[in-house]
Amino acid sequence: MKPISLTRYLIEEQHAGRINADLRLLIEVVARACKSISIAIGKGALGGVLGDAGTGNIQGEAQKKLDVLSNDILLEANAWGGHLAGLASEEMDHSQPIPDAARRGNYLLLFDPLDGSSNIDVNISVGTIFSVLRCPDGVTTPGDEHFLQPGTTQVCAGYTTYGPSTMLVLTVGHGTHVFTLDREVGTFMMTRRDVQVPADTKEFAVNMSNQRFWEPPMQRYVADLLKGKEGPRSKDFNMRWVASMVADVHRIITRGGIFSYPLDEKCREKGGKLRLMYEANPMAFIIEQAGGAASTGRQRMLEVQPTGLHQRVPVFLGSRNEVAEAVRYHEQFDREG
Ligand code: FDP
Repeated sequence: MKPISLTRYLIEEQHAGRINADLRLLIEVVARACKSISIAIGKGALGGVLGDAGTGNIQGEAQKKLDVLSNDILLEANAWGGHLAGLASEEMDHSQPIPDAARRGNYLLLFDPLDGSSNIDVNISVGTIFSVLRCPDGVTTPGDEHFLQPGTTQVCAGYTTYGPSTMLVLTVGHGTHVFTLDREVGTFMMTRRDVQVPADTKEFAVNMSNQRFWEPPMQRYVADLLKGKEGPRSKDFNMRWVASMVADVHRIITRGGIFSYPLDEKCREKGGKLRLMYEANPMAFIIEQAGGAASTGRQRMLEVQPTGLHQRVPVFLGSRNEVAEAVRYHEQFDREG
């Protein structure tokens, strides 16, 4: 069967009453911006886009030229579309309302323009992550506080991965679907409908160099994974860590696994390493729509009540039985120490 385009998929969703025209056009605009980012990344050193921008973001992280460029591409593409009331990005201190009343819509867009940016200069997959919320009723000029909605209220989430091929993984709350960019035609084509993350897995993803800084339940959980067949889990586990969340999550979308960035002594004060609003929540929505699970280790991710735009959280997501297993270690520790 010939794959259908993203445009056709979105029109079919609109006809089925699952999205409205504004959300359809908003997703098209984001997808178009991602194609531009993909082209810039594809040029690599020849495009003069590699290396540091010489600036820092709100989180005190050094920005790469491509972080700044990707942010600008997404801002420019979405400013005049007429579907948004405001947008927020990892790279900006505060959210931005859409100033022009005539071109203002009812959605809020959050994005991490280029996730995994420490991998840019070494030609390893990076990506864009985004989340769409409704602007609360009666709010015409949204501020940061209007974005602070739990992940359960997301109406759409997606990520792209700029790797050997550029892929877009998308949910509007009715399953998770995978699209591959046909570079010659410039169109995203659906290559997997309704993906399902296997419930069980033998693969985990974590930055093991942080092991000594983890909390005791995480230490015990991973120690038991490493004991393999001879241990309490009675099976051998494999480990993978790309260090680009999009690439690690994409592997899990493709063949299952558990991805974790737990609390550790280095990030405890900040609440975790990964950002709730534009990393953990959109990925949690995508993973849950694919039959997987996502948790902080102590709470379903999508039910966390956000307190800040750039809030950080511990993350466990992927194959649902394995995520439940990791949560069990945390529950047991909180109960018995
Ligand atoms: P990066 O800092 O390179 O943007 O978003 C944070 C993130 O990458 C994730 O994409 C990735 O999973 C993680 O951090 C990598 O963390 P480590 O450097 O600790 O491996």
